[in-house]
Amino acid sequence: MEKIYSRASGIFEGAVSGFCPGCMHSTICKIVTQVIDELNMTDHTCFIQGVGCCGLSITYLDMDTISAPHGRACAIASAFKRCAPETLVFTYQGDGDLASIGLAETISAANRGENFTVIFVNNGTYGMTGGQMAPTTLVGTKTTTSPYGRDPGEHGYPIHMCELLSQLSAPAYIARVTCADVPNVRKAKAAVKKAFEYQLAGKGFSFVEFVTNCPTNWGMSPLETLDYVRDTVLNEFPLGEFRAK
Ligand SMILES: Cc1ncc(C[n+]2csc(CCOP(=O)(O)OP(=O)(O)O)c2C)c(N)n1
Repeated sequence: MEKIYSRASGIFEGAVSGFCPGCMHSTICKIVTQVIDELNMTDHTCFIQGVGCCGLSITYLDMDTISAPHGRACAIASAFKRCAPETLVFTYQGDGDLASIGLAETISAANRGENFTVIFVNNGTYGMTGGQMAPTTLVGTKTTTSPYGRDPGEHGYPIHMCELLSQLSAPAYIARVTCADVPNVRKAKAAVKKAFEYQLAGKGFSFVEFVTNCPTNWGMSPLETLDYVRDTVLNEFPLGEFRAK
């Protein structure tokens, strides 16, 4: 019988799901490990794990790992990559981690053109801690810390990381993708591959933002979240390649 599918080598055998049903994290972990397999780099990869739901990736990803304190993943990745330039290094971070407490580390690493890859999982909320407002929460969205909806006068506007980083000269690759449907999963995988190839070619900082969902904290069914991502969230966070030099 012909084998048509197998688990990527970077996923633990018998890994038990820690992510909520319908969460795109599982798909992102799958994409990332498949790409690493295709590049034959599983034994030469180190991922820097951010906090929150991203931290659950440690139960899936069977490769060298460093757990970063909240927001510090890009600083750790910078140091590790400089010490081990032959290693494929990526951070795996949520929006609270990367765009709030870790904003300075993210921008500074990007501005220095550090040669690693950021996988940014933007679900518009602080997922693991109970659905608090994140820097990427849409205007008007009710969260546990904005019960009347995000109000720009009080809370500011959603932060657009790809657009922000595109203002810098150094970053080599910047893209925003989603896993809300199959064609986009394919495009997302191509973007991750390109980002890792840029890193392996020594081109510098690469950044792939995934616009994702959070069925648990959005209070929607998984299918409803996919419609919401496509119909609403992508209007605020348009997909595409912002930089590919
Ligand atoms: C210094 C510090 N402050 C607060 C926390 C608590 N904390 C853990 S996860 C998290 C939110 C993470 O949100 P996000 O990065 O969006 O990840 P998600 O859970 O949505 O994937 C917070 C505030 C912490 N771990 N460290």
